[in-house]
Amino acid sequence: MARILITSALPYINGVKHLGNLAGSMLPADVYARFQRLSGHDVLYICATDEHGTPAELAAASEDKDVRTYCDEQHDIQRAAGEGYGLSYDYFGRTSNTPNIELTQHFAAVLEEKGLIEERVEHQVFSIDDDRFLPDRYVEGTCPHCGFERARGDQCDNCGRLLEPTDLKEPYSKISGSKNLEVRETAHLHLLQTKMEDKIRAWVDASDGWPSLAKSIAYKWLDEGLRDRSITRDLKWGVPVAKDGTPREGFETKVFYVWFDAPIGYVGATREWADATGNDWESWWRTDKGAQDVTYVQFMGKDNVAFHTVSFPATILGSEEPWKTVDRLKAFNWLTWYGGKFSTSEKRGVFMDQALDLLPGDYWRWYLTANAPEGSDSAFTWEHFQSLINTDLANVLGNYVNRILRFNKSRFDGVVPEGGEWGADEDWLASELEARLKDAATHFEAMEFRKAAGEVRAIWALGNEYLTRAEPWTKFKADPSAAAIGVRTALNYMTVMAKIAQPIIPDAAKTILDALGVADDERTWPACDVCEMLTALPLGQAVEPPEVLFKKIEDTDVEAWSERFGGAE
Ligand code: B3M
Ligand code: ZN
Repeated sequence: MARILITSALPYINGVKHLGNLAGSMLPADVYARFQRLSGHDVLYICATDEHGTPAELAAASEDKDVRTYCDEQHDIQRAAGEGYGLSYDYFGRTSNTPNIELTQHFAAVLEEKGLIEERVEHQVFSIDDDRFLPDRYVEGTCPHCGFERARGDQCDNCGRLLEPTDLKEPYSKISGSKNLEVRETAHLHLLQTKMEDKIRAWVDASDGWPSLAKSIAYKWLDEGLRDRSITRDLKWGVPVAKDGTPREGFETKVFYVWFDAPIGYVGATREWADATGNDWESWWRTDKGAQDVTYVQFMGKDNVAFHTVSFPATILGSEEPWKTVDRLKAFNWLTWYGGKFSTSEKRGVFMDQALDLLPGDYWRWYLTANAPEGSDSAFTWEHFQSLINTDLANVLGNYVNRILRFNKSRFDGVVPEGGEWGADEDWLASELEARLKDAATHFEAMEFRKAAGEVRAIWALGNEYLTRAEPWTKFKADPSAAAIGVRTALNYMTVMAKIAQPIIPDAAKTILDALGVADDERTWPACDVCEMLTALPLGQAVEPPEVLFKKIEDTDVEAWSERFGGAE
């Protein structure tokens, strides 16, 4: 049994996330966690809300709320949204909670002891009307290169050039629009990444569990040459720049940069889990206390890869303390909305809470896994969503379950029937299933989610092919026992169809396994002898047709949802 630590990128606190966030980190992490639990491994799946930074401050201000109150509310909303999709975190923590604050301050102190932190005076834009320093992204103005009038202080979206806020012409505050700005000196702590370049490169070189997308992004940053980076900000909300509770002189009104504390939040949330459950968190994170045997797997969108393969490791490796670093990293491209970006303001796209108002979590889980943005961006369209749901879930899976259990109810009194002999059709099914089960497990293990969903669907389709061969409804009249072997085998096959569906559509899988009377401790990933799988249900056991598993999506639904959330227009 392996010990597998799983984290998915921590969703920002401000606002319920759209389906793209779900598809590109939390959902695949959950599918993988479920698969590994079913395979008998000791899995710890940790996530949390990423609560610091300017977005949280501004979002709270826009609702005229204290930031802590705003974050309290939003954390609960995001937790509920995750539960609606069956995201089976072992803990859903908060980066604003004490464990993360203590750990962030610990790492900063240790890095300074190692000579990897230096105070430097910077020149930052101060907004007099907003009475605050403006982070680069909150200064806008005219790009000096291309004249684009809404260039940001860190980059011009029009010509792509990297900028400094002081480069902008006619700069203004993105918060208030005020042009009453001035450049002020302000001291910040800098993490001397330039001193760690070789160590980080050696670590990336040695990391062989990463897919190419993750590795290429890490090398891009390393090849461009690491820069020392500021890890503190002139903000009120965040991890205080303090040591053992004592604010650092001159930094009493500053906090750590959100991307310095957020990845440490993975450890912080694990400590929260340990505090809440009485477990030991260090055996998951300290390689001197058991974590050397842990496989650590991270899930995230591609824009987060650099932070996870360069910046966060700089913190961990720089501390020279025995912390666990990532072993496997799954990075995703983007889920687009009809090829474009999701946008609340432009009413483009469905957000996690809204989607659950339309359909239960399994519908979305299936579609976002089968259409996962892995090797390239993938587009969400209502038309494609309708097609996959109606074909894969309503027809291939749902129809099979429904017609076999109803036929068995009407012809064999709703129990697993006796009679009939195992024959060529059953041999065929067993040999086909054996090969496909191995492939399905390989894809899940390799975190290739589109392929895994494709193999699950193929195994469902194989069941339908068997029914065409065994045709129990045709045989019943002339030879009920010939029908009985077909129905009995189909019922046993249904247990396999449901067991392998558990990582992706857990609710529907449970409904099917409940209908078949499969005991909880048998609901593992099917790994025994295939013929045993196809004869495991006790003769005479009652099996009950469930309600319709998946209702079809009608064209009228697509029209209504396109109208409400944007669509093919
Ligand atoms: N909060 C998610 C994002 O960039 C960011 C991830 C943090 S993981 C430590 O959308
Ligand atoms: Zn430009």
